[in-house]
Amino acid sequence: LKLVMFSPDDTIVALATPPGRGGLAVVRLSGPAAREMAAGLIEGGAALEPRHATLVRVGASPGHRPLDEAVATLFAAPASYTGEDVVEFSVHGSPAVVEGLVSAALAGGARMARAGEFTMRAFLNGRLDLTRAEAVQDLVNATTVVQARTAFDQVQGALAERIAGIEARLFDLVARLEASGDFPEEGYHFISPGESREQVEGLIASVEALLADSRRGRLIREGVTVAIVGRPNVGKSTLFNRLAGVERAIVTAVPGTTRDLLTEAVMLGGTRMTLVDTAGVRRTDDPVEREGVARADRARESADVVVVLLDASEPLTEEDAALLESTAGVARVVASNKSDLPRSAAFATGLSSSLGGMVGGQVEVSAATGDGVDVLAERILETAGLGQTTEPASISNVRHVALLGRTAECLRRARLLVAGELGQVPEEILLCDLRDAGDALAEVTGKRTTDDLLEAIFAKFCIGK
Ligand SMILES: Nc1nc2c(ncn2[C@@H]2O[C@H](COP(=O)(O)OP(=O)(O)OP(=O)(O)O)[C@@H](O)[C@H]2O)c(=O)[nH]1
Ligand SMILES: [Mg+2]
Repeated sequence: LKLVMFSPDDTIVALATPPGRGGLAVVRLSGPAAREMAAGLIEGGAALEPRHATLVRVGASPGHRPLDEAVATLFAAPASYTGEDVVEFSVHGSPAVVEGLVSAALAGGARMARAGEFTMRAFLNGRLDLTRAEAVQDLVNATTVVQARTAFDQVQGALAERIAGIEARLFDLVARLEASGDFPEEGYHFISPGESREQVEGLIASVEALLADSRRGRLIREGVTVAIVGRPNVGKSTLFNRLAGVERAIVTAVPGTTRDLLTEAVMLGGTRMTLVDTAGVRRTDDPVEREGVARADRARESADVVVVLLDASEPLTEEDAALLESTAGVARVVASNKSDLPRSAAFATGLSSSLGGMVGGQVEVSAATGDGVDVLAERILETAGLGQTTEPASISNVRHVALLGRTAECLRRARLLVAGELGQVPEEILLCDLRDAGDALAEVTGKRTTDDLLEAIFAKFCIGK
């Protein structure tokens, strides 16, 4: 087992707070020898009492003078973050003190912790399931309050519990079906076909309820990508700058100003958004601009929300109409720009015929003055499905979403079998689908994992977490 190669018997040390200067820095030791090694770092070598903050002098390898005063706290196994003996030293946030203390710990036999190793040990020692361990990293990385809430609920085990509930019901169903299959000659059925059907339906409903929240959850966790598209000169770059709050993109009266994609991360309504400014869409022989238009098309395809920008001071053009048609099926907001200028009468009729009379949904803005931009931002959030962004989502990680999708698929196959829609089938086939569903669930929580998966997950952590 690869994981054992960086042995869990080692006692590991790392700085748990960000590197650099600060009020405090926390150096953490974890492992079977943590107490002993801590005693070696403390002047006088006094033993620590579990869960008591003790003022000590540290950094004193024998014969050397102490480096700093510290608050030392012992968390005794198994009631610690990692499930092992853990000692935390809060020292003054000086890189020199931290380096001295970590070096002294290494000299005392500790090993530098690898990225995510504290949390990986917590997982391997059964302190956290994989959803909770992954959420620790999401919490550390959160840049919005709702991201933090979503992650914290998962750290607390909200998702793990819901999955455990589904797993228990699935396990019970499988056990009863197996028992019925094992003793057929006794004519006794541990579960009726009607009940099996009901159970499978219930399981599908539970998994689908979790998945229903997944798009919102993913957008909360990863942010929303918003592409601003439109024909040249409608004011895309002006709007981009307005939303970003900086003069990032070049704005000129010359159509075809923007040639490449520009992106800017912004916070709108408590949500992280990646804004993308694109080249104005038109036919052109200029190879640079043509590439820009191709990139604009791709940005439009991969965006979570598309803002189709029009110029209300001019008649609607064929290019506008074509864009409105090609984006009709995607999550989009239609915005009519330059509301500060007199409105073109031909624009209104053109828009109305293009949208089939459904002009009510479009937003009027002036990127130049900022008028209506708030409404546009709200509409973008609603269109992303994030109208109520203060509510945390129960599921947000793509890995979990993919596995629950697989679980739902296996259960739906099982439903066809129990409903008898495929005729009389051996129980074994039904059991096979149900076991596959259970395997996918077990992968979410980490009951079933591979070393590669664990490596991939924990390698993304920072050192000291
Ligand atoms: N009056 C008025 N002018 C605007 C507004 N928004 C943009 N403009 C002007 O419209 C012209 C084009 O603006 P840009 O933001 O460069 O337009 P664009 O869509 O990015 O153009 P390309 O990059 O060429 O596709 C500039 O002269 C802007 O000052 C607006 O709301 N009102
Ligand atoms: Mg532009």
